Amino acid sequence: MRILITGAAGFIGSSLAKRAVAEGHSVIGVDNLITGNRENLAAIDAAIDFRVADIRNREQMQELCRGVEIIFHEAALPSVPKSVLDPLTSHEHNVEGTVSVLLAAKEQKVRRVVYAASSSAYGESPTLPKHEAMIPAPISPYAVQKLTGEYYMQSFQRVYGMETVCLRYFNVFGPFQAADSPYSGVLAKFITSLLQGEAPTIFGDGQQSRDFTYIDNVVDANFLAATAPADVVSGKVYNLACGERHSLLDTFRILAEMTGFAGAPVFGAARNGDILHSLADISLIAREMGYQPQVNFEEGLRRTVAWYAEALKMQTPLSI
Ligand code: UD2
Repeated sequence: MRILITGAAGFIGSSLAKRAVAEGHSVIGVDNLITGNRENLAAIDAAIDFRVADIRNREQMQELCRGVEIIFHEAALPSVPKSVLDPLTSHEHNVEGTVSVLLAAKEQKVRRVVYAASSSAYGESPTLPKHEAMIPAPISPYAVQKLTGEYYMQSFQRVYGMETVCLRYFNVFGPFQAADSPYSGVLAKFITSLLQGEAPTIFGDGQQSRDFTYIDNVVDANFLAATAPADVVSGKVYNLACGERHSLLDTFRILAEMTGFAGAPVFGAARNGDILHSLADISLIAREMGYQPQVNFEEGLRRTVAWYAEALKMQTPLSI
């Protein structure tokens, strides 16, 4: 297949690109390098057609979509707190960028777009686990933007007949995740602090919990979503997670043991727009795509700790 990956130099995009290359697909990657890092693609440099471009550039997107069968649309300005600080900029990337990708895909007759949606769409509703039939209740601008992207996917499916699949990612972690920005994912921050003998900061009391999902599971699900029969998956939204939740306090304890850190965490103020608990019902994606998480939380943590330990030893830049 000819596959276009937006956000190809980011954590999730580059992981998808590596799998796509390994499976022998023809891969085009696009990234504006605002949060992505070209070095994430070093291992497949010769095998991927990589372009530095912004997905909002309609002309460039049209050109990149030519002859493409599948798009994995991962490009976004992630981060809840970043969107709280500057909602307009994240709107431009996350919503306008998504519409631009869809328009180019439509004009070039791309068969299917698989979209990186977010568990943040569920917001504060107390029901656990979260299932796809629940009414979304986004809190942060980021959550609103990611949900708007889902609605655009469904609209393009309904009105233009394009195949679209939305995967609601639940807190993805793993090798190559950026670690050195204040907006980095919590596990990347915790692991790199602990490996350097520094106490990580827990925002709030640490009782909040997440359905942390190891990157390989996310890659598996994207390929299932790309190949599943259209009459089953097109126009739909699926949770993509492990179906288990872990509190930050428990996660800190496990990681402290894995890294040999003997100290205590630092506690800071709870984050504005933060969600308390997040847990997915993954029965729909299991039933309709045959998805099962292959790497559980603890094994994922072990692999991630090992990767950051090596990266820190080699002084690999972690601003990914
Ligand atoms: C949201 C989405 C996730 C994804 C992500 C993209 C939810 C439940 N999840 O992740 O699916 O779209 O956005 O950015 O909405 N924290 C600390 N210390 C730190 C950093 C974070 O305690 O140094 C806490 C933070 O307050 C939160 C938890 O860790 O309670 C996870 O934070 P995060 O930024 O890793 O991800 P989150 O849940 O906002």
